[in-house]
Amino acid sequence: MTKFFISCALPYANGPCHLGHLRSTYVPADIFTRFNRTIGNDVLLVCATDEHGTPIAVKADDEGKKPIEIATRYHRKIVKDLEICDISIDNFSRTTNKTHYKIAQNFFLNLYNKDLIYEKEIKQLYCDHCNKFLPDRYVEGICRFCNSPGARGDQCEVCGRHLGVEDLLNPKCLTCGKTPVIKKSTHYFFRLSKFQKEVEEFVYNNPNLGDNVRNYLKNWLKDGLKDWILSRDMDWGIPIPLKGAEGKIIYVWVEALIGYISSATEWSNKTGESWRGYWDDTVLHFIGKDIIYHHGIFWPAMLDGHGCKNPDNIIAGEYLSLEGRKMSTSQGWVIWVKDFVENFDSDLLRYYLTITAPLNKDMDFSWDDFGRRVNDELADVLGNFLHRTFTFTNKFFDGKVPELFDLSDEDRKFKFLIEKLADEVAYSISNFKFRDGLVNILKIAKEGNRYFDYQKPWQSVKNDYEKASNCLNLSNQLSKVLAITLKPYLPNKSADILDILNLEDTNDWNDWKVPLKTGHKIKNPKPLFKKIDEEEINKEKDKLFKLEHEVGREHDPISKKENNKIDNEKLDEKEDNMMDIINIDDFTKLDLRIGEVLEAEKIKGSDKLLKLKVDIKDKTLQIVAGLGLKYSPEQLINEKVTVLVNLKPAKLFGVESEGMILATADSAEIISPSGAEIGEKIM
Ligand code: B3M
Ligand code: ZN
Repeated sequence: MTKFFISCALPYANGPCHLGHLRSTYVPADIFTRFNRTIGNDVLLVCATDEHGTPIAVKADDEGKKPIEIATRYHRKIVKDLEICDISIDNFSRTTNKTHYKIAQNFFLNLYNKDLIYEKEIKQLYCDHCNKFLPDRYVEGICRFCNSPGARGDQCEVCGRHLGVEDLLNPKCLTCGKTPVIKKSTHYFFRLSKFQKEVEEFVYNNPNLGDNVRNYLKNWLKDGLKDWILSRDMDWGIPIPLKGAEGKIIYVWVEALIGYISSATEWSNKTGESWRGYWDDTVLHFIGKDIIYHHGIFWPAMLDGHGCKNPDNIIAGEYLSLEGRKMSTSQGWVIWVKDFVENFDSDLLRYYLTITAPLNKDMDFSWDDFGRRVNDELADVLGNFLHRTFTFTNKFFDGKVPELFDLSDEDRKFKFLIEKLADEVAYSISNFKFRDGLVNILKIAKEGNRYFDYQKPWQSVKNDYEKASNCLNLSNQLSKVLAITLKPYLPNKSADILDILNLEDTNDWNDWKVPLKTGHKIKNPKPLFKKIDEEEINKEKDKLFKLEHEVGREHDPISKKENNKIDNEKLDEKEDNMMDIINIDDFTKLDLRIGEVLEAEKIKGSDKLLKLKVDIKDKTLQIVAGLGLKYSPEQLINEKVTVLVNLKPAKLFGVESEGMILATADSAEIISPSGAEIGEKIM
């Protein structure tokens, strides 16, 4: 028996789960975990929400809330998202709980006492206006390397480089918009450079590591490891437990990794069982590919320094795109788990996210393809095989598994396939080839249909009873093996199949070997996989494209331009279809007013976007509008405009926008009712 310590990357508590989270990390980790539990291995699966860091602090500032309130809100949502998708986590913790603070601080102190952490004074950006240092996402500017605007204090998202204080040109405090100054501050550095050998050892001499992981890591190791800054000047985070370190916290990435151990410790405290036996045996981290660096370089070095065993493997899921385009939560180009499962069974999602591409390859989510796979594969192949087996058994054999007589060649071949299936799936899952296992299951179900067609039990039951009996016996046997092998993938559907087979929901993989006895009574089937009709899929597509229109339309012209995969035809088609008939209630939901532009300025990095201050009589709104190609800021000042004032606020290019200026779609002419009064409502 193996004991597995398995972790899923800790999701940031600054948003709910979307399909990308599930695909890269949670579904694969759960398949592996469920499978191993059924073969008798002992798995401890831990996770937590990652609740510190500047994204959450900035979001809290934006909303006028405390960071902990934001974190709690999303912690709850994430818990629900993972539960509804049946991710079988043993302990789901939070990095804001006390146990974690203590463990992270002790870890830090241990490294410090071993002289693996040292202090050094460095230059940092400081906002005189806000009276604070501006780490990471508190500051924005232009990347010195690739000239992209919107680069953050820690990293440029366009070229991916880490940015030092002097690499960020024209920096602006994200809170107040003022230009920060450079100030000195003492920080804590981890002697990562000392661990080059150890990390190389971890990367080169670990046969388990997948090629995608090893290749990334090799690339980074080439340049030689540099010491790593472990502290930040801010108050949202875990305080550095040293004298003289007041106002400094442990960098979120350092403690997030330790979060795996804290979550396990919390589990131990709750259950009275020790987690150490799991760690000493086999440690696996399931992550997304964007965080291979942290898990493959920082983490092994930290663990070495601490005197702790390294992980045995890191399984990194590659990216999920959406309808051929990179996902973007800020542009509304995203599908949230919660929205998905409102209309579709979570097992269908688990199926689609697994079958569409191997984990070590990027995959695209497309609604059409989702509908097609559910209909052609789950309904027509798997569902059809099970359904005809069960209905036929009920109709012609009184719902009892019929006898097995002498086997024909066809029977024998079929039986052979049935007997191979579980081992093949087990092999695939054990080797993280989740897709292969599922493909195999589908293949056999297809074979099942072929066999059924060939044996024609509906005829043979009349003139060759033994043939029909064999066919239905073996088909029921396969149904059972399918239910068991599907268990790690589609836990609910597996339970449904077992229920129709009138079997207890088993947790033992080896049960596949126990054949259904002749005469075993099964239940009346209910349809297992309903087809999805085109209309449902179109509705989802509409929702997605509409959202993207609302949130993303004017908002990020640059990334749109960049994205050569953008499907203009689809957008045009969508625009046409938007000729929906609405009723008057729909219209009156729009609060349209006359406003006057008080101030206008260009937004750095965008030709098209202007930041406007618009007076609507009872207040002034800040609006980001895509009018820059048509009007200069000066031209708009004192212009009357029509404003949608009750639009949900959104951030565009890092700038808050509280409404929308009405303008024509292509020529961007503003709708300017020059004779109307400021503040007047449009009916
Ligand atoms: N929260 C980043 C991410 O979600 C980070 C993972 C921490 S794992 C220790 O991609
Ligand atoms: Zn400021």
